[in-house]
Amino acid sequence: MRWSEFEAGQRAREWFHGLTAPVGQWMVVRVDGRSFTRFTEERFDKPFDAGFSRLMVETAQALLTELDGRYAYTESDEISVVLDPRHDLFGRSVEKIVSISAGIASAAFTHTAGTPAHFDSRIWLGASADDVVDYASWRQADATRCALNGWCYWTLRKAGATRQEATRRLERTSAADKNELLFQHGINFTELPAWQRRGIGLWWADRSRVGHDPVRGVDVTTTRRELHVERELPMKDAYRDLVTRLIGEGATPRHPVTAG
Ligand SMILES: Nc1nc2c(ncn2[C@@H]2O[C@H](COP(=O)(O)OP(=O)(O)O)[C@@H](O)[C@H]2O)c(=O)[nH]1
Ligand SMILES: [Mg+2]
Repeated sequence: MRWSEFEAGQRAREWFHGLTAPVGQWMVVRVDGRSFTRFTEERFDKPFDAGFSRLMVETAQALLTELDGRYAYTESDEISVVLDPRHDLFGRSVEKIVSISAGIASAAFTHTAGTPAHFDSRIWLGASADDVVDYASWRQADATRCALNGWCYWTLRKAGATRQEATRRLERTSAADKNELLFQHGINFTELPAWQRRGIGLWWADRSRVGHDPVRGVDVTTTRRELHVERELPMKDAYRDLVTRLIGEGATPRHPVTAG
């Protein structure tokens, strides 16, 4: 067998390498912490820890930057990054996008936390901006559901319930009854920090600043692209409107713009 044939045979066994996301579709890359129930157990406050949230925001920023995303959203141990349909990142190769995004998240989180942690990754596809808005609503509803459940679970545990007792108490309990359970323990769910109930959004925003140019002796306005981290996201229709605006046409110039 000639070397070139052998080589081609080996390449052909890289079976999934040719798999690409369809051109023109919106992609959302979602990474999720691997075994974070155990990872967070000994290290962070329950159900929510501001330090853990900061690590997730740092990780989301790394993903938004490296993947050149339009919008990133984080809740619990997951991060979603919306990619433009014209995005040609890694030739839209599924293997590349999934493995590199998991690598970026794992490296950024580990670097900031100083403890090794791993993320998995997957790609969601949408045909339209409306689909992306539905996706965003879905993840935010998940954030609210998990926050309510997490607060109930840890309130019961802190009141002395075992793992099984707390889990059983919350099975088949409606959202209204969970709110009531918290209320009886002196917690008003609607008054808990918004970032816990609604998640955190990140996007690039143009910021104008007036400075003085000492050489020319004139005031100059500079505009530069800065990361915006929103810990007070709106919800439901107002959140849908925000995401619609953020992923709208022309929302993301690739590089910072400077005007004189
Ligand atoms: N202690 C703590 N745990 C958190 C926090 N945010 C998320 N988690 C936990 O991270 C886990 C995420 O869920 P999931 O991905 O389904 O679990 P995994 O498969 O173990 O990673 C849940 O057990 C959450 O309670 C936090 O701020 N503090
Ligand atoms: Mg996880």
